[in-house]
Amino acid sequence: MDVVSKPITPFDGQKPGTSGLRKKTRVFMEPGYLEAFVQSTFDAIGGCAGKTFVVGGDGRYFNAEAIQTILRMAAANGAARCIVGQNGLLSTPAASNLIRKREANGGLILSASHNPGGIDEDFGIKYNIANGGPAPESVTAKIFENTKGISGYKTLGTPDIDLSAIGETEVGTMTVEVVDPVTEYAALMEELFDFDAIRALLAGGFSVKFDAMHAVTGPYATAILEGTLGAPAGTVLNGIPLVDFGKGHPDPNPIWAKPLVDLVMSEDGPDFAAASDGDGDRNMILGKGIYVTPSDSLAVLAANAHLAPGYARGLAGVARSMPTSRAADRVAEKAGINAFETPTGWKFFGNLLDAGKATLCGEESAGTGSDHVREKDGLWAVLLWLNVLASRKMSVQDVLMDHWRTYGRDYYSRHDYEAVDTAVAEAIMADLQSLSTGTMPEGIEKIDSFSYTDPVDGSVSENQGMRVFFEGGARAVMRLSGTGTEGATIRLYLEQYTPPDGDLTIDTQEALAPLVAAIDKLTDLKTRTGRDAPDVMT
Ligand code: VG1
Ligand code: CO
Repeated sequence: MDVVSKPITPFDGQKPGTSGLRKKTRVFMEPGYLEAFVQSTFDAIGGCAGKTFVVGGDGRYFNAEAIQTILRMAAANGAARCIVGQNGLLSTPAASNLIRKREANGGLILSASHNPGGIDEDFGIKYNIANGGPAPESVTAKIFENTKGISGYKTLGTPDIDLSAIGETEVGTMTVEVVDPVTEYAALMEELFDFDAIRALLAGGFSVKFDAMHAVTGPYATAILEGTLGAPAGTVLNGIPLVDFGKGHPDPNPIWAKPLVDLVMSEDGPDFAAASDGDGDRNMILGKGIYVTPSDSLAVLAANAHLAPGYARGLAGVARSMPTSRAADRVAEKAGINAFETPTGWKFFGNLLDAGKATLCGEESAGTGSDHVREKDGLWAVLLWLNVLASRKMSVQDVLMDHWRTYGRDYYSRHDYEAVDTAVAEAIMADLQSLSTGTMPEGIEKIDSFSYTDPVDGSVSENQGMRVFFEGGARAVMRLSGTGTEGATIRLYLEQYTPPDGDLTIDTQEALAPLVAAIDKLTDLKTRTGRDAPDVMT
């Protein structure tokens, strides 16, 4: 085997964000760009010698080429084995599961998640560690350091490897094992949920639609929902993964999955509908005539998870990212279990899950998951909801109403201002930061910058978003996105609590309008960004 060492000069800006390195696809296609990041990653983990990695992605444009590059580099760097999804496909949760099941040393996941795909859209890569979860900041910081001083990478001069057939091939001294992307994941789901109960629910005429948004969950949802669980053909919409996701944003929210939302809001819509994102780790839950906010979904699942066999033992705790509403905390408090508040990004949940401190985790950005893997998991959330509905024999709307009548309702919405001039966005954040000291403006109790100390390893993550606490309990959070590829995205998260005996059926945007006005007064957001409305409201 001839290992080739190629010289290279560093690229600027290879700093992993909330979830790996995300850039325009054409940037990743620049000669040496991907190689520089991958070699920096291998060097950051002490090399590849004798190691096993899981490699796969969401099938977007450049996925197939990038996987070939990574396999050649892993072999040249001395890896023993790479386990790859057939045709290079693996959803993020399925990759996490494979890393754990096969006791791999880590994994490389190729995805820009909910961002659109195509030569003029986005691409991404992230490294996951042996627990199956995203590399923690200590590792991503090392990778970034390496990218600044990299001078070369190792590869092989071998031709492309055929990833279309299941089985093993040798590449130099490394074995490439091509596996079915769905099998192991589907088996895990069957362990966790009462498939008989869900099957009976579906057989009884309860109708479901799942929108895979032309992304990676198509094959998983088709096999599990239409295959094992017997839902009628056509339950899964847009089920064939396309390199450009049919030119849409594979982002399961009311804006980008509007056709599905329109369907459940219509007279003859299904009883339950859901969608997932590009790499299969996000979920949107809908019931006939109703959208469940991700924050409420986490709270409802926390209150009902024990109805599924995999969680019958009860939960050790619930963790949520800071901008996620406090609805889950109310469930934890009543149940007398741990509640954690972490910075945005799944990597912060890993330690809590590993230490057995939390069982369920969630983010307002449509991410929900548990200790079954170390990533958020879109289809898992869908199946848990179906298990709960099968067990409680109630509609989504009734489950939600019952939840609010018990715990109260946290009216919640996120407003995104996308592709804002970076300097403007940073100035807005800086001004909010300076308001945090000194006398508070009228109606505001406290403004602070969120900082997190990991209760397991003591690591500290600062500047994780500005929080504004209003008198009377409302909260607004503002932070800049760490996954965008164009300018800055300002995320404004708004929440207002109403107790069980209050008005639980106000329109969300109406309920939050006073809060929006108060934040605009505080930050002058609309004038400074030059926008009269957010680009996305979830
Ligand atoms: C966004 C979400 C965050 C999520 C991250 C990755 O990050 O807010 O909650 O963990 O995307 O999700 P940011 O920094 O843009 O706000 V995914 O589905 O891209 O893996
Ligand atoms: Co995703």
